[in-house]
Amino acid sequence: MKNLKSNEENKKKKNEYSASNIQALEGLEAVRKRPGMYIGSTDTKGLHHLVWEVIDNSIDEHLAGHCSTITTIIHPDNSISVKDDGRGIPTGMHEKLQKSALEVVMTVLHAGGKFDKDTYKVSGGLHGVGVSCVNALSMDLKAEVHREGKIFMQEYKQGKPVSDVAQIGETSVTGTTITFKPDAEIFETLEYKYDVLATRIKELSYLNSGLKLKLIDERDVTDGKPREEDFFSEGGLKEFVLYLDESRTKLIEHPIHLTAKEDNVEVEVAMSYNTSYSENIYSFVNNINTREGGTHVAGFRRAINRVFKQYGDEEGFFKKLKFTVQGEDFKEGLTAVVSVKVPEPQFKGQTKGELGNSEVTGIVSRAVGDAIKDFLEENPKQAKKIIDKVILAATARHAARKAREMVQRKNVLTGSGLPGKLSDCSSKDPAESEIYLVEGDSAGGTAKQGRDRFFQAILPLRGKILNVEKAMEHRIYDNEEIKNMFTALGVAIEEKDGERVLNIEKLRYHKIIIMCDADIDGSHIVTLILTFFYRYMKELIDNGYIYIAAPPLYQVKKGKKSTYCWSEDERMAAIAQYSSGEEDNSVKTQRYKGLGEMNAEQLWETTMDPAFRTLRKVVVDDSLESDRIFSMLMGDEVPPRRAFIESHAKYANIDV
Ligand code: 0RA
Repeated sequence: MKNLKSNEENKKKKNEYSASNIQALEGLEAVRKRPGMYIGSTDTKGLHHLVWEVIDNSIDEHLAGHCSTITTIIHPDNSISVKDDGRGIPTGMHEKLQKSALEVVMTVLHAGGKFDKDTYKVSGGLHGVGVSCVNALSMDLKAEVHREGKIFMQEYKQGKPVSDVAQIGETSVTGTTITFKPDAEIFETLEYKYDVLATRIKELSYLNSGLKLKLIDERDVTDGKPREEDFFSEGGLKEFVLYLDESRTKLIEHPIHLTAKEDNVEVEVAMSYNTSYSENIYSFVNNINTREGGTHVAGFRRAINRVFKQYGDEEGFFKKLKFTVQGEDFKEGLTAVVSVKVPEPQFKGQTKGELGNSEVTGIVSRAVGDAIKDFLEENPKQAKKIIDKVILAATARHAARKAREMVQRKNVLTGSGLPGKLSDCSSKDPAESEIYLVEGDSAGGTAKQGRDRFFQAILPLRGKILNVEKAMEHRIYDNEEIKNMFTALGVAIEEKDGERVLNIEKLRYHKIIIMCDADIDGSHIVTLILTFFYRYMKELIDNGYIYIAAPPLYQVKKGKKSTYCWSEDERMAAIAQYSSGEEDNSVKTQRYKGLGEMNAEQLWETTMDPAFRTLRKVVVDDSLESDRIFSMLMGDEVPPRRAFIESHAKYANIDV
């Protein structure tokens, strides 16, 4: 799954810093000394951040009304070009600094927008550190500007100009092309991922309707042509919502779509209802995803709750209910994108992913409220469908609460409250305790013999667990495996202000390790378990407690010597190492299809011993993509799932 990134355990960040050792550093040296402070990290995320930074500058040109096409090229050596057809970075003399303005933009921190006070600079913001940071962190960078009929160029190494700005030709167009190669001294990895770039660029095309974005990958050439994709959205957020809900069944015909502007704050919202049980609200401020929401999302929610409640009451739809309808009930099956453009955004929260500007709440709430009111008045049939779903959600919420209470009360009644199938560890310290969720009773038995019982607990899960994507909440408590997971982990779902939250105060293990066979069925079970965690225990993923075990695929043997292998490359290397001549028949490969083919000692050595095993930590890189993929893999609609599987099928070559 491409959005679940593999991480080695305990991987230390290369550039850590703390408040105590921050010194005042001037200029781009500061960026090279503490890159994390400017671009977040120096791993693959930071590497991609460089591209966002450069594209953001071109998008500002678009927002200022001067740029219609932005082309991003991944070159064969993993250098990147971003080309736009904007006005071009000014190249005239900067009076105070006695340097070309281009050189100032490229080499002075935060110089980017200062020439142009009239421009309404809205892109960037969250990081928005400017193209000079990209320059500082690049081995080589070249800026080429087409402006006033001339082509100007300047090159840099690690942020320092290698020559003055030079005129290298004439031109009839305008625009800027920045080409950079990230510095290997700074970044832990230099490889750009096509899918990561494509996903964000696609998102940018929805957020900036009318802007043409191109992505070209020169590393991937077929019939002499590099891979190329064009992203363009005429309908903006309306199309974004349709894309997000591609795998779901629609409840209303077309998304509700609105734009508004008040006090220099621009609001664009699109929303739709589908027949699923999950809510997906994505929010953006100045094109940047605000993962933790903020005042704009608060305004959106306020409008939804107020207007639907009022409509349901006035039309008498809620009269016969024995309980009141709450905010939570309006969220089921709702998919929405809330995008605001704010001139001076204030970001809050740990990761600065939450909008703080309080004036935005009322602006969004009024705009959305008016649009929903209009929709309900003009579309009574569709309005009824939404209200029916709200009533169903309220009823289900009551059923779920009862079912939950039953499960939780029963735990208290049965003494320890732990499931009979759990082989617990003796340590009671969650920080050092691990639980293996093991596919099948027999592999569970082997794991139980192989484990270190001091800190490793084993919970066998029988067969395929329930697909929670297709079940209402109260149904999941009928499922034995799911009940066992709740009680073994010691967590409980509670309601706070009508919102479902997971109480993890009594979580019994800080490593929850999913261990399944290395075959198609095993992957399916991993996906089912991850779907459950993603929809009902996301807090455990967000805290970094969920891992996937990696059992070996092969053992290569010669006589008494043997090597475990996790890939075809490793297998070939092991065979080469053991072989004496051309064809050495005494070298044998055993393919491990299931955990059951290993004995307890082998399972410990390869997959459970902390000194040797590899665990893949489950992290959510891109919540939009993750949600789309879970709903596609586990939901109702078949065609998008088939298309996804056809383009991502990898097992075909492993299981020959
Ligand atoms: C400063 C002022 C002006 C444009 C730009 C910067 C500019 C920067 C970038 C970065 C990538 N593409 C860009 N395009 C433009 C305005 C210049 C004017 O008034 O003509």
